[in-house]
Amino acid sequence: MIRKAILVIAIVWNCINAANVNAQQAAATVQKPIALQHGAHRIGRRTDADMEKWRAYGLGQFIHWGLYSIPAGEWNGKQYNGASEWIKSWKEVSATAYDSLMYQFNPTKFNADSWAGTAKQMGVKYVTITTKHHDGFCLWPSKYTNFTVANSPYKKDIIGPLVKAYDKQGIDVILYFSIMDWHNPDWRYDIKTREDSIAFDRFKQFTRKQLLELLTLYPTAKGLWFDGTWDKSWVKQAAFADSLEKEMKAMHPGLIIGSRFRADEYGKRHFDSNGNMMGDYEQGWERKIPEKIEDVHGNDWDCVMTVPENQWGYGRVWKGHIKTTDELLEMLAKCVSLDGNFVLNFGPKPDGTLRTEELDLAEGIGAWMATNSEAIYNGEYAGLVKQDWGYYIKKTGSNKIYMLVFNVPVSGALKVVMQSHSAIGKAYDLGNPAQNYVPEEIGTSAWFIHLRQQTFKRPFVIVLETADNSKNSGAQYQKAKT
Ligand code: K80
Repeated sequence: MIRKAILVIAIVWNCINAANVNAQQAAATVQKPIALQHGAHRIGRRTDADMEKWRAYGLGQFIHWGLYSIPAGEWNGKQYNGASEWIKSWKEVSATAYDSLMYQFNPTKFNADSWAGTAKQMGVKYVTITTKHHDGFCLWPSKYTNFTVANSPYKKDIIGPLVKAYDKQGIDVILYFSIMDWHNPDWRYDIKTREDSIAFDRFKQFTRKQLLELLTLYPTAKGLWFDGTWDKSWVKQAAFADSLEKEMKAMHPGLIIGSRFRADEYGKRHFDSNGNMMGDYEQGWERKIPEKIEDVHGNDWDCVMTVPENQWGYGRVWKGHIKTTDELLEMLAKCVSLDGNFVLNFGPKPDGTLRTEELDLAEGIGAWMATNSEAIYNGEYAGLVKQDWGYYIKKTGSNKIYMLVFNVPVSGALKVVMQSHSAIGKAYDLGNPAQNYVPEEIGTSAWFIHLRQQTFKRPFVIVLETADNSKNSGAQYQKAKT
């Protein structure tokens, strides 16, 4: 009888809480949305197969390669303080001297299959490759400029072989493209005069032709990753960018484009004037990771991360803190636990090989993934309160919740608080399913998993198979009166 009464109270209490949340949401959106011509195309997540696949990737690779890998952060013996791919913007570097690097671009050791093999071994499911960075140099033989690989001593296309090699490994390819182009004389930062406007109109047509060219040459690419879209000149092109996005998507059904491509007609970027995301996933998580699920507003997102503090292209000297394999794995776990993907950057050397530090990280991550990738692919937010030992990741559409453990408490007891309707059915090591745990119930929906040892060398994963607990009201645990 008492049990039943408590159950009823619990249900009523839950309903009141749910109603509160709904009321808050209603209050937040009570303002009438304004009519927008070039705002979000959709409210809420995409649900098609291409986007479902993107959502399940978990781990990705970024590649920044271009002429900047040749100076590698140094010019006339001086070290550039910024990211190496920005060296052209340094006062020490003349535009013509930089652009002449094209005549030195000759990556004789470049082997697309070798890069894709490294990525495969690392466990990545998608790769984003720079086709053209801010310097304007094209890694494909674009018909619309002479500033391409075709006119370098190397002569050959870089993008085609990469797309083919990654496709062969079952790794999806996304093409990075910088709208800002320091080489094209028609590029403007803002449009103030009639001349600017005429030049920028030419630039827009050039941009459109290059993008359609990329989609035509590399039709298996799954998406486009835009950068260099923040200047006023481009932000003022809401109508053009919107129609171009529609054109690219019509030409390439399923194409995935992030929130960094276009602004609405009021100049709002990423989120339109009504607060709705423009694009298929949030592209604002660059070198930063959300802290909690509320920070991602129910959107798809990925985090792109450098190994040193801020260095995308190859830099001969890596300054500051260099992230370790385990730090990167923790970032990966955190991203997936908050419904995102984690994308690690690589900056290949001018000869076409990957630097040893990056190869070592790829190998370390891959070795961990070989045992634990089941916890990463197809993973999502588990809806549980985060505990200090690490991160929960739920396998979409299953009753499995993974505990990715990074910090072992001195007690050796990992606390797990489940949702009220579920209990721990089974608990075992992902790397060794025979090693199972008998969780100790310590309170309403709460358990301790007692580890057998406390000296772990690497992060590890415990699998929880959840079981129905709806019959257990938790009434045996009395709440304190205060
Ligand atoms: C551009 C501008 C700033 C301020 C910071 C980074 C960037 C570019 N976006 C990254 C993904 C790299 O391509 C970097 O050069």
